[in-house]
Formats: sequence, structure tokens, C-alpha cells
Amino acid sequence: MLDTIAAISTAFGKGALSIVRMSGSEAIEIANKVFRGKNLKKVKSHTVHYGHIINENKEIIDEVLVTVFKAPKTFTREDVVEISCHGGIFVTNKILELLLSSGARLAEPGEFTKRAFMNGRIDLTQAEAVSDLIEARTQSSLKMANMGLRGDIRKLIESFRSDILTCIARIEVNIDYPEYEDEEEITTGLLIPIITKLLKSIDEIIEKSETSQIIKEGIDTAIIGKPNVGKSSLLNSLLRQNKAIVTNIAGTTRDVVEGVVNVGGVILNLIDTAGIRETKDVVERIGVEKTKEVLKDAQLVILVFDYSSELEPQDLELLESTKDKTRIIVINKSDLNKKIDLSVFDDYILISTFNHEDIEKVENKIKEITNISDITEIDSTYIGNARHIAKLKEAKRHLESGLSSAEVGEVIDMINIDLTLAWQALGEIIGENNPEALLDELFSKFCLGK
Ligand SMILES: Nc1nc2c(ncn2[C@@H]2O[C@H](COP(=O)(O)OP(=O)(O)OP(=O)(O)O)[C@@H](O)[C@H]2O)c(=O)[nH]1
Ligand SMILES: [Mg+2]
Repeated sequence: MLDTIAAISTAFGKGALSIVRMSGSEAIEIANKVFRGKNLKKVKSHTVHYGHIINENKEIIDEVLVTVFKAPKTFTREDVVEISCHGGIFVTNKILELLLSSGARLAEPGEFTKRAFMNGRIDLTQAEAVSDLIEARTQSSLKMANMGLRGDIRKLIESFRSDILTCIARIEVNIDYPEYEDEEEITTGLLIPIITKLLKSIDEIIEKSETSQIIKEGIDTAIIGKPNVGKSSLLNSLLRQNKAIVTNIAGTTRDVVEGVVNVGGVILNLIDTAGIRETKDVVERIGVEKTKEVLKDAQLVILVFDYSSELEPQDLELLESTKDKTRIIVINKSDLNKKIDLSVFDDYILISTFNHEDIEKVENKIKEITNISDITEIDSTYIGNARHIAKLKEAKRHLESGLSSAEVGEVIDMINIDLTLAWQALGEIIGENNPEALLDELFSKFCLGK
């Protein structure tokens, strides 16, 4: 049997209330040892009790509410006790200490959720959705996490698996019971349209996964340009916060400065960089090298030029070196006199970072270019978890291999192997992957009466 775990479940720090949570077969017993009020061993499940937490010397530590949840209808499917106490750091820690000295063990990060998974209360996708929910930074990523939590992804994957399993089952019947005539004999010809249809659905999901990941992780966006063009000013305006230092001295930003901003539901991980130029200054030179690294990894580049000065060779170099990147060209300092030759640019936005409306122009351009205007339309086929996507791609590869075997008229056993591998890869998404499960499911589907 698993031991009883305890942890502070609320954010660490000062707050009005904190919750200390315990899970395990001893949870109620341990809580009872430190609680003065009702006998918690005699209370009903899902009830709340007022009382005090007392220490070894019977001194009162805090006035609390204790909620008792008895297995199995709990988050972990074990007995769970939650102690709501006053939110001071000292008090909360003291209560946790008391629980630990009374027989509980400090929980590892995520261990409550892990137990919920181990005890079959939730599947892997739901467990992962718990952390996605906590990490969610926009309405859409919250929606995605909630769909995962509700089990929508599991249902989707299960329906794929069930379709594949039906194929496998029919093949197995053909091979093992050739005399069984109720079942139409499955041929490679019959398999081709079935696998093709499956592949089409998986493809659609993989295609959407790129958008899903953007929704979840955000877009790594680098602000690049010559020194003094206003990169840090643009960062600050987008963040609506003076995060980066701005001065009229070229070469102000030496290191990368980062900030996160939500532009119409799209998270941008903004990176302000040192202006690119040849320099003898050691620190600045390292900064410029870093900028080049950032530029390589960026998913979106905001190139900034100065309206009030003439283009220089390094401006043109930047234009050339980013031409294959997804980029937005911003010409800044439109409030000053024009010196720049705009004929070099195909598409640009003219702004002054001093002007709020101009910042909105930049934001609109970002929305347009990232093309995620319809993120309210998210459904459960948006899968943003990198592990899930990798497994979907693996399943896709096996199905493709099965399809090409079927097309060249390979023996049906060979196709069966590919189908089984695809079924297994999908199983790993929901944390179910053992060959016995395949047999169990197979026989529950087909009652051969033998
Ligand atoms: N007139 C005018 N000045 C601006 C504008 N935006 C920024 N500046 C000024 O330009 C100077 C440089 O701005 P920064 O944001 O530090 O420029 P940077 O590109 O980050 O410069 P480095 O960090 O040195 O590469 C500062 O004095 C800003 O106040 C603008 O739209 N109009
Ligand atoms: Mg700067």
C-alpha cells in the first residue's frame, strides 16, 4: 500500500488562507492526531469540520476548517484530508511539519496527480491537462486544458484506437479462425479505404497541433535592428511597462531582455536584443553574438529601422538575412524628419513608439501574421502537448507503412503489425500500452463463442 503524502497546496507566501492537503490510507488518522474538534474518524465523507490544530504540547497552532474526503470518490481515489488554515508562512509550515511528524511523508511535485493517474481516476492526458491548466496564460489555452481535463482528448484517441482495433480484430479472426464464416474475409483491398480514412483524420489533428502549440507555448519573437532605432522602446510599449533601459546612446542594450505579452489571445515571448553592429566593446560584442543566436531560433522577427536616418549596409544585410523568416518590418520614429529610403521595403508599418495607436498597428499586424484570429473556435481536436503530437506522428508513420504494404498487396499479417504498432503508439498518449490490454479488448469486441 502507498504511504500517506502531505503538502501545502496553495501558493507559497502570505495570503488570507492556505490549504494543506494529505492523501493516503492514514490521512484521516494522522489529521485526527493533530486536530481538536470532532473525532474525524467518525465523520461522514465530504464534510467540513471546524476546530483547532494543536502541537505536541497541546498548544493551539491555528483555528482551521478540515474537509474529509473518503476513498474512492476523491481526486486521488484515496482518503484525502484538506486543512484550510490562516495563510501565514509560519503557521502553514508548522501544520505541515506536524503532519509529517505524525506519520505523513512530504509529497513530491505532482504526486497527488500521479496518484490520481495510478489509481485510475484520470488517464495520462487528463493528468497532463492538470499542469496545462495551472500553466495556462490565455483564455484559449485554458479552454484547451479544460478539454483535456474533461477527457475529450482521451475520447478522441480512444475512438481512433477502437477503429484500428476493429481492423486488427477482423484480421485476427481471418487468420485464427478461417472457418468462421459470419465474418466477411478481410482483404488488403478492404483495408485500404479504412486506413486512408484514419490517416486523414490523424493528419487533420497534426495540422492543427501547430496552432495548438502556439496557443499554449506562445511565439518566440525577437526584436532586431541596428543600435538606437528604438527596439527597447518598442518592447516597453508592447509590454506597457518600462522593462528595458532606453537611452539615446547607441549600444544601450547589451544583454537580451525578455517579456511576455498577450496580443489578442496570442502569447508572444518577446526578446529585445542588442543592436547589431561591428563593435570593439567586449560586452557589446557578446551581446551582438547573442542577438544572432536569438535571431536563429526566433519564430517571429520584428525588424526595426529608423525613419530619421539613412539606411546603412548593416540594415540591408539584416533585411537580406531575415528574408526567409516570418517577419514584420517596423519603421520607427515617424515623428521625426524622413531620411530613410522606403522603396527598399515591400511591406512595412510606419510608427512612433511614443504613439499608442501605432503600437496597436503593430499588434494588429502580429495578429494578422500569426493567423490565429479564430482561436475562440477551439475544439477537442486541438492537441498542444508535444508528447501527444510526437505519438500521433508515430502512429501516422505506422499507418502509412501499413497503407503502402496494402497497396502493393503485401500479406495481411504484415499490415497487421503496422496497425498494432499504431494502436500502441496511440495508447501511449493515454498511458495505456500493454499487449495484454490488446488481447482483452480484442476479445471483448468479438464474441466468438469458442
Ligand atoms: N523621436 C523618437 N525617438 C524615439 C522613438 N522611439 C525611441 N526613440 C528614442 O530613441 C532612442 C533609442 O531608443 P532605444 O529604445 O533605447 O533603442 P534601441 O534600439 O533599444 O537601442 P540599443 O539598445 O542601443 O540597440 C531613445 O532616446 C528613445 O527615446 C520614436 O518613436 N520617436
Ligand atoms: Mg535597446
